Amino acid sequence: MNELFKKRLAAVTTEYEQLVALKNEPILPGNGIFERYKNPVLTAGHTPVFWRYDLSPETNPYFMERFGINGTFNAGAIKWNGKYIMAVRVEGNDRKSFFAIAESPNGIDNFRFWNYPVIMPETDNPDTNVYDMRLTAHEDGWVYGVFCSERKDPNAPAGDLSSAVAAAGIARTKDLINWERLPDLKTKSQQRNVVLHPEFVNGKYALYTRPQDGFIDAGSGGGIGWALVDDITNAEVKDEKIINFRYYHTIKELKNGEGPHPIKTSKGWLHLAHGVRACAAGLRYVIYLYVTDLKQPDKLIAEPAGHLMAPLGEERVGDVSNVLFTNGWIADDDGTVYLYYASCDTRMHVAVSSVDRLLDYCFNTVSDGYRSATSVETLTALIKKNLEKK
Ligand code: M1P
Repeated sequence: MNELFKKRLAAVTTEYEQLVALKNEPILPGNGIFERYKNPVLTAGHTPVFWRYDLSPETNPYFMERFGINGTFNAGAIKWNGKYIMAVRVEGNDRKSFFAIAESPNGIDNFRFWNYPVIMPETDNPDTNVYDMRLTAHEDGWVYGVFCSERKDPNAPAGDLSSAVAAAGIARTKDLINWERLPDLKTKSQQRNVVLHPEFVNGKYALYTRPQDGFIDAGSGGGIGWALVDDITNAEVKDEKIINFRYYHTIKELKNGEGPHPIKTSKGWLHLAHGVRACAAGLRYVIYLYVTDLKQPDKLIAEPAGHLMAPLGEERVGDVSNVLFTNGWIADDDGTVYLYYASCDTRMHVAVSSVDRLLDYCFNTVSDGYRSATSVETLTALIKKNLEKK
């Protein structure tokens, strides 16, 4: 083994081990609603050394990267055999995304990738790119992964190498290792951010959808949709209605999309979603919460104004700047909620809260009045209440 190889192997391995072993800590005092954690929980540097390097001095004498990883983001999440699991969107330097499972003993640090990425079977019409998997342990006994399947637009004019079509890919597993690919969701429009509800509703599978006119533009798609599906092995959206609308001059004016599947609570289904608006700097993606009725998960019962989380500090910078996106959270039996979110299509973070705190936030934060004057009314009422108490 040559000296250079030996030295670089040792340095790169030490750097990796130090990174994955780093203890995380909450940033205090926070806002009382949740605590952000200091270190990203997954970065490109968390991918195993044996993914990125050929470990043979004969075929890699300079110990150089042979498979570059560009980012680890937009992860689905699930508690599995007592471990905190993320199904991560890993993006190579070649711009292709794939899924890989990372696990942690405590949900806040020490995430390590399993040895192999997910081998996701293709359909007869192979996906060019797959990403943003939502995991749902359904009451039918399967764990489903619903994700975006992207293909080149077959109707794009010659020379247009950018137009694409987004559809919802569906797969299921019993062990997170072996995946059965089902036919893609059949819908009239393009779809991204499709999520499977964990329970049957009226005996049917229920999906949160996000109808969109084009690959990027939601256009006439009014927001987060809802559809009941008879057969998940041949899923087709026949009727779709909007349950969480986009609205002028809000954080979700341009687009929104369901995050992970909602958490069932005594006061209703607690939903996490992303909202998008346009500004001079481009698109700004933030995260928000809303609640729907326990018996009627398609009926909105609470929605605080504005965002729960927006990009802060280093979270603002990355491949696609000014973006927070979420498709994974875990609610423990004691009510602790681990909210996994990605910044700028680059890395994963965690914020910790509880079901009680998030419900308190949802039911006791005034909803959007849609005008500056209504915001001032809300603020004035709070100031008056506080000052008159003194
Ligand atoms: O680049 C930001 C996000 O853009 C898309 O979000 P939406 O579906 O709302 O358009 C997705 O491609 C997502 O992966 C990405 O993080």
